[in-house]
Amino acid sequence: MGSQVFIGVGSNLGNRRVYYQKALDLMADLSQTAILRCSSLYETEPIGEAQNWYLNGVVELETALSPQQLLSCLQKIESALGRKRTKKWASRTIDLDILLFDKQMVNEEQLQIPHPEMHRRRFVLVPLSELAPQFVHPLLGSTVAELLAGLADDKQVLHFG
Ligand code: PH2
Ligand code: MG
Ligand code: MG
Repeated sequence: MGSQVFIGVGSNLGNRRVYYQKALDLMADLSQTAILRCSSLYETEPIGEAQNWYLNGVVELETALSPQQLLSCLQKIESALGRKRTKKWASRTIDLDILLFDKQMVNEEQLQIPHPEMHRRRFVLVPLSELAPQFVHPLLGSTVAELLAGLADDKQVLHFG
């Protein structure tokens, strides 16, 4: 048995739906890793400076990789899909964020789990609550559904398609 992991997927450059699907295909190809479930897709108002709206969703994986190994694999997928690392929060063809990794907590310079912004973002909590409303955030002790219910973020998150 591997670890249960939730990945936040986002794209706001180019053909967002194609990048999104390619990212899923490449994650499905990772060694020691399987995709278990995918949320619906959402079109979401950007958080940060003015840029295109995003396609966002969440994917549940089972993996035998470590958090650091998985991060490295996800960064390779981002690069393969043309992600350029410029400034923080710049528009991107694809963004793959580890949101939750079992109940583990990681606090390293390159990797923080749970994702430090996930509990503040409607574009994460809406799709995540489709898959795991009762998952307890290991630092905050609240379920995903509770975090969503108490959310201050009023940015729009619309069903896509
Ligand atoms: N990602 C960001 C910054 N802002 N806004 C939306 N709606 N969706 C995102 O995925 C997103 C964002 C940095 O990772
Ligand atoms: Mg991100
Ligand atoms: Mg990222």
